[in-house]
Amino acid sequence: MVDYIIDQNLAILAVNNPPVNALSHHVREGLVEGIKKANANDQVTAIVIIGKGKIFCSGADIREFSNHAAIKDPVLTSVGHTIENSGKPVISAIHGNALGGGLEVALFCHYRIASESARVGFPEVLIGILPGAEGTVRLPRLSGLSFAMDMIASGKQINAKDAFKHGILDKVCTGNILEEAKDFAKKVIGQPLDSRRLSRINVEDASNVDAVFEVALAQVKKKYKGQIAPIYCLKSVRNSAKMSFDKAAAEERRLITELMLGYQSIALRYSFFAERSASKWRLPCGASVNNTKPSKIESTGVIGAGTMGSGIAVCLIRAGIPVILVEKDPKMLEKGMETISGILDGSVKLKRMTPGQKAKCMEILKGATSLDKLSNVDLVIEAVYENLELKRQIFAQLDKVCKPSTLLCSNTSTLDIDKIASATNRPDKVVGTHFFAPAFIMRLLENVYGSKTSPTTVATVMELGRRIGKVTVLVKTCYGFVGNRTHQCFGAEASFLLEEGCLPQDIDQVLEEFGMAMGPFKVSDLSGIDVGWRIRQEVAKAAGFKLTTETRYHNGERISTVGDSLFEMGRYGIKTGKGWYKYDPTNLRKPVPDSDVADVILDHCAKMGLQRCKIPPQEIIERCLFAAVNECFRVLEERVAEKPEDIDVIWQYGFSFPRYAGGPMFYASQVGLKRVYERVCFYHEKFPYSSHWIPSDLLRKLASHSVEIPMSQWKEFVNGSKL
Ligand code: 3H9
Repeated sequence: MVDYIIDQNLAILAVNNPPVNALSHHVREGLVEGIKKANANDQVTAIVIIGKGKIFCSGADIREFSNHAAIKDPVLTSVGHTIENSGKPVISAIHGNALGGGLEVALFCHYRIASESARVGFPEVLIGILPGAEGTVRLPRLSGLSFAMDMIASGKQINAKDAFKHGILDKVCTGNILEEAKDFAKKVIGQPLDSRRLSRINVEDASNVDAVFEVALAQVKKKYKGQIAPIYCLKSVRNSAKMSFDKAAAEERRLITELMLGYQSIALRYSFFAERSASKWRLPCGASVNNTKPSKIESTGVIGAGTMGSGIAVCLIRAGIPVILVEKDPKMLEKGMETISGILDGSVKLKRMTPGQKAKCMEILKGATSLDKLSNVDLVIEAVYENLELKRQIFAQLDKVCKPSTLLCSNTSTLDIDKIASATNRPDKVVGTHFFAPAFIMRLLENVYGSKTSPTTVATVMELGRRIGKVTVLVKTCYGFVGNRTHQCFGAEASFLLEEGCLPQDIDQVLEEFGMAMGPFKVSDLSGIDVGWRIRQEVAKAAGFKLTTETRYHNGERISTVGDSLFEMGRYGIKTGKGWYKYDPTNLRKPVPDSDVADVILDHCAKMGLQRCKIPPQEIIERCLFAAVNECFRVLEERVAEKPEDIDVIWQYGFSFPRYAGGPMFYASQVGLKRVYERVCFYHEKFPYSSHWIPSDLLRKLASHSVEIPMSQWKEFVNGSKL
């Protein structure tokens, strides 16, 4: 796992652990052996550590952390001490990335050089830990305290030029990294090593440490609300200036152990792998990412120049994929094109794009007012409003207009893909591509297959998602798919809580303290109360009944119409300056609780004869989350989602479920399925008119086991296969 190569008077240690050169046990062993062998060889005058393949090193092997106590010797710190104590100079030659433990290896070396395109960073905080192989103690000795605190607590990666500027690198190379390392080594042979050993030098700005810490702490508490690891990162960097090197390093070890065993890190590590597992899709027929090739997509059409259509077009052109944007009304089309240009201007302003890149994007965007213009494109995404008949008409027309190989995608958020596909003669090429608003910002893409969607079509839209930078999850068609179907239960319970004693701000506050980026009522104000109203009206119309603010039940199901009263008052949310909250036009980001809304809710309750009482925070969490969890188990049971990780990824990226709580499925696994099941049964008895409380069969089966069944085995209980 570490190749040992003698090249003239140099020993080259090449880490060879594909795909990302993680520092697994054998790599650590190989590094120690390599350094010892090189030091014992009189012919060797210097040692170079390099990575094979596309990257220097991605850091510790995260998979080993699940059994932290069993991590085998040599641990990374003792590898590092062997490197630092080498009597011959050790140079790390970085290309690609040096991350986490990979950067720590470099900091144990006496010199560090990197390719221009290399990036370095300490992403440990993103998995809820800190750089625990002396990274927090060594970095400040090179970069100073303030920079080290920011880099370690944020987990951000920096480019080679910046790393050089902050003293982390000794040289930025433009040529072949190995050749440059060899030249560099020759120049440093014979130079004294003590001043190059970071454990022997002091933190220069140590006297400022308390002031620097206080500023950084205030920023971190605001930016990473609720997260423990960023604060521990700062404390550990502070120790580097307040304690001896050895004492600070020992304290760092204590802090990383505490973090690693904590709930947040376990959840964040789970989230790291869950996100990667989402792209490994599989259909019940056995087709999968491993055996199905996607079709080539070189041109696309987007239908509808409204908010969703424009946002989707931005995603495509940003990835260099040409788009024909179709909108019947020329004025609407012009407005859509302006919206797209405006979004890209925003990116230029934020320096995420150069003006030249924006111009290139606009060059591959064309507008059209007729579907005929889509005759030759490879893929079309329809993004008109949520109306089955309208979508079916468009798909029937597309089927006639487009070449036979064109894939037809619907950006529906709820509707049955099979019903849309049956309007065409190519149901195998029809698929749902559910973007979340705003499409150019939200990273989630929920791809939805119908009963006739072909594996090639699935492979193509999954690959398209990857190309446009989305976290892409595959699900089976049903009303609302995974995201909206499970989230609806969460939203419904939040509305019922309003009828039983809460105000919007009470519920938002509890759920934000739990970790959601925004409570459901702030989200509703952002997305528009009118949008929810329209969807409820559509559903009611389709079911043939009239929904009014007086409606309490439909088909034996409890319904809450408080939001509809706000709609009727013209309170649509941020767009009208008033919704569940009121907004100062000069500060639309700050929702202010509104006594008028409290009056609307109290009137509603009085009119309906609903008794109000104080509801404890624990009940708010249970009602919203366990209702969703129960539905998530149904979704798994019906194989709408293939694995629990897919559901959690959808909640993290679609509904801002905190990564450090893992997602509803992971959360349920940590609470314990027995407890979740008991509470679901309790609420089912208390609220018999909400079918989302009918306990899922799968949840019942799993909860009936005397020992907790690990998440990785839940799937095996679907359809009773394990009972
Ligand atoms: C650490 O270093 C702690 C120390 O400070 C102290 C210790 C005492 N371990 O992302 P990709 C897998 S903590 C194990 O798709 P990319 C990944 O799961 C570590 N596995 O590729 C995937 O597997 P699969 C700090 C890892 O090119 C495959 O590699 N470091 C690790 O888009 C390809 O990954 C980090 O947190 C790992 N460290 O991106 C870095 N890294 O094929 C985390 C990756 O089975 N890694 N895998 O799905 C990354 O940020 C990205 O993976 C990287 C490559 C940028 C490296």
